[in-house]
Amino acid sequence: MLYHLFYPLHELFGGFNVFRYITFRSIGATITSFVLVLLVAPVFIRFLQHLQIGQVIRKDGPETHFSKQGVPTMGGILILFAVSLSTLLWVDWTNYYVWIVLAVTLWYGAVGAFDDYRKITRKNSKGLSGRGKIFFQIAGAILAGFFLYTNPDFNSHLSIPFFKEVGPDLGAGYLLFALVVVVGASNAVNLTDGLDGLAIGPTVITGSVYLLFSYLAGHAGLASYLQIPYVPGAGEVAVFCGALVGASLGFLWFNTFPAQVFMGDVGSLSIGAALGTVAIITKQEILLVIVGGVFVMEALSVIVQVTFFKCSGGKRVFLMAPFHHHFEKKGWAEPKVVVRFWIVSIVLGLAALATLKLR
Ligand code: 57M
Repeated sequence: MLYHLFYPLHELFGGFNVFRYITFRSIGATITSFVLVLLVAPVFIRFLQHLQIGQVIRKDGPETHFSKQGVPTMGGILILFAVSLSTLLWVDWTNYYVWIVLAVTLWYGAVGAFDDYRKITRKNSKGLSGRGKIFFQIAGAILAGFFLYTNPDFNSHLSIPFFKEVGPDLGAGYLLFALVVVVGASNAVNLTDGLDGLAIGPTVITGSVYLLFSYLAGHAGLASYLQIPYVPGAGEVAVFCGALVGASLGFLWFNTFPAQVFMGDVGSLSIGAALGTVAIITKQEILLVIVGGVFVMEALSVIVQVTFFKCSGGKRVFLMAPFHHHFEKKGWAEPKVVVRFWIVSIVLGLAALATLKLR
């Protein structure tokens, strides 16, 4: 909105030219959403407490979590509010990709909110049925994949990190691939969100890496120089990523140990879907496995644990899955597990950046 309001005035005053720059608007979006969350969160947390929107804790989990009973949840609403408002303020409204990523994010947010609401009203940790949840997730991902795939500027080639010459064309199979990326990312973030600050830290890092990749993918010269796919219009998605990073940093302020609020499924499902969609738009889908490695590791730990548990008649690979519970059970303090996972995420973020030159 600010772009449309102020950029046309650059002929009267040259200073307004800055609104043309994606870099300036991405920074603007980051700061705006960060400040928005910081300002609104205290009121919002009190409001959640007033409505008694508190977490119901599972009885079969680590004992250290029992004291978290009643911590306000559904803080993801605040993240979605800040991301949407800040994006709409700073982005070029005529950009196709931004509307798609915003729509997918809000769709998954709605699915998560419904799930959270049912858990709270029923006062147990079972929300929307697994099938119901996956149905709405798949529907959202198919719609997103369809709108991206039918865009004439979009191609169905894959970009493989470290191998610039390899770029298989998936054709219509790209739709199925996009579905796996978005639904997979959404559920992986959801599984990771089990300790204070654990999911939102890697979100900041993944969002920042994709902010850079969106900018580069949308810049013909830089994309060609770095030999990454050029996606006309993808640069504007950097503004969305900025808004996501800012809102996540703001949320971390309140979600860090000991958390004053949890994001709920409304936050975790939507953040994962947002990251998956950005990865598709920028044609850096495989890169998400590297930069979002913490999410991938958490999801894999669940797959391994559940498969082994079923096949072995009740034996376990980890003391408890997802992976973060394993370390808690080993006696690591919660902040130690979280900060160590952040460290891994930072290193993976750097590895993702290295793919820009090592190819
Ligand atoms: C939801 N939700 C957290 C909070 C957050 C298949 C199975 C492995 C699925 C998995 C599962 O249900 N995972 C998805 C994880 C919950 O957090 C809420 O949920 C939102 C995210 N969706 O925003 O609203 C709890 O996590 C803790 N938490 C924090 N700080 C935060 O900032 O401490 C969350 C955010 C909160 C709070 O305690 O209540 C969750 O963990 O439930 N299931 C599991 O994760 C369960 N694993 C399991 O059963 N493993 C088995 C195998 C054989 C399946 C095993 O290894 O033996 C564990 N979940 C819990 N306790 N809570 C089991 C133990």
